[in-house]
Amino acid sequence: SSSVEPNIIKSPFHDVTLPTCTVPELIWEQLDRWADKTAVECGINGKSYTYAELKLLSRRLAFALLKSGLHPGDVVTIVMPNIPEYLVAMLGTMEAGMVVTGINPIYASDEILFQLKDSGSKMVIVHPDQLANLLQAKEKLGSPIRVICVHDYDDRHRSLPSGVVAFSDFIGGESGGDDADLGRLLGVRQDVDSTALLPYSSGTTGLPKGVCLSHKNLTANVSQASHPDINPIEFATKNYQDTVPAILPLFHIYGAAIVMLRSLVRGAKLVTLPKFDPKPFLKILETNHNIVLYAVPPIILFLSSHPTVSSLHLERLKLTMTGGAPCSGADIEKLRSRKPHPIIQGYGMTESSPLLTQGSLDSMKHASIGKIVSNTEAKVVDITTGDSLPMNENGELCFRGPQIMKCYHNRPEATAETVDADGWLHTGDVGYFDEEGDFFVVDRIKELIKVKGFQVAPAELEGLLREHPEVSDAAVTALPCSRSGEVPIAFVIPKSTAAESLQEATLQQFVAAKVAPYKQISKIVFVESIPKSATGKILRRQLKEIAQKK
Ligand code: AYL
Repeated sequence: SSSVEPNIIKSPFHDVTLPTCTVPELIWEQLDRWADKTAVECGINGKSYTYAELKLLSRRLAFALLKSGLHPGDVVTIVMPNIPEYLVAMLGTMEAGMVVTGINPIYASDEILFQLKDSGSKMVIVHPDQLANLLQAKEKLGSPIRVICVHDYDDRHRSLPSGVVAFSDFIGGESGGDDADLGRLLGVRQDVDSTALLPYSSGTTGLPKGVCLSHKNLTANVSQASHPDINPIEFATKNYQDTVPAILPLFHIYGAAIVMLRSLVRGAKLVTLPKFDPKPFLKILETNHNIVLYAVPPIILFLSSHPTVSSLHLERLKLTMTGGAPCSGADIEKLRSRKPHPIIQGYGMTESSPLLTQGSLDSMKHASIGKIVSNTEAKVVDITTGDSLPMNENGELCFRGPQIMKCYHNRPEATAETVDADGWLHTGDVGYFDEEGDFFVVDRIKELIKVKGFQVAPAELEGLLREHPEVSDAAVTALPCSRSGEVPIAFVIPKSTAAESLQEATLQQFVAAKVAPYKQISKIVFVESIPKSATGKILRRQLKEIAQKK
């Protein structure tokens, strides 16, 4: 609209010039400064690649992909835990002008199937540990899909099932050409508005959806975080390099964009862990220097309270960030008292590449999600009227900037509900800003449940519950939990024939067999009715209130 809206808050940071290159180009831009430094190292077996090697391997993959019959714009799925090859897979795919979608490696085969289908993926790069689940999903897929298996630790590829190609064989024939060679193969210059990454998020409602993030979205967000107050990672020099533990999964936007991309543009060393495991994690903290730790609240809790964590482990922490879910102020203070160092909080969404606000968690304002990042505006709108509100009043947080997603993959209606005609992203989070421009999140009006920072979509669990022959209807919402932040709780109406016999454990197991462990339903309450609107929509607010009393 042309009329000036009141109560729009601008970022307190200077605007930055936004890159006009692709994600890989941004990463390789300053490569000469740290070509021989380690880009990524496995925190389990020590296997590592220098920046020069990472670029070469990515190039070889890009060439192999382009020559394999795939085309720019095709979707390549990665089903791997965090290992050094994850970076190769991601950057190589993007260099080929293709789209990366990451799947949680602990997903069950039906969850994998959903994302393969929905994304229209043409190829999967998979780790041997996920191969069996992936092949099960492939069987049910119905459309052809090629499978490349990364054998990182041993020679397991020698016995790969027929039709599965070893990663080393796939890129084996490629020597990795130069920029001009790649350009010739791509045919045209890559469009920076094309989708580079397709992470999955349920957004404000419904099932997980592919979030189309362009090269421009992602490079913008890296640059928006380049302000020294925001990006704590120092440029590598001959004698200096920051270490970034890559313990948060790379299939999630926090891992992909903040942990990985922001580190690589500064020449830092990433140390990967396939899953969060206290022992190897503490070893990373003990054996490295200049550590910038990106964490989620359960990791803050671990560092502040776990008996195996000593001051020795915390000594080399330069800075810690928490984000992805609300963090307890008490845990922050405990960590700070054990190791006085800057602790910051980031806030954002998959749909915003992801960073929207960031700030320091000093003791005065330990609940703040900080200030709006560069080149971004915010407003807080009344939940019922949609009018923008002045400071210190609660409403839905909305943001506008170059990091906001292009769209949801194949879902124009969901896109329009989330990003309005004026470009405002409606977050589904409730909060306010204060006189200093610090933002706070106090509640969530969207359906989303956050378990240890991971997304759980109620609609997905409701769908599964309704598949059970003795269930008539079901509604799922969040139950507060001190360890995980939230866990799913279900309200279930049994079929009249099963009213007496249906057991909580039966249904829990029914769901558990089909989903990753963190999505398991912690509690099931049998009810006679579910609060619904006249049009049959579950009244989520009411449900949440009922759950909080359980
Ligand atoms: P998604 N405090 C409270 N809630 C949060 C926070 C936070 N710091 N960060 C994210 N959320 C919730 O797509 C909020 O409800 O992306 C938000 O709408 O998985 C939802 O999580 C988005 O979930 C960082 C570090 C962003 C991490 C992230 C996480 C992005 C998570 C910026 O600096």
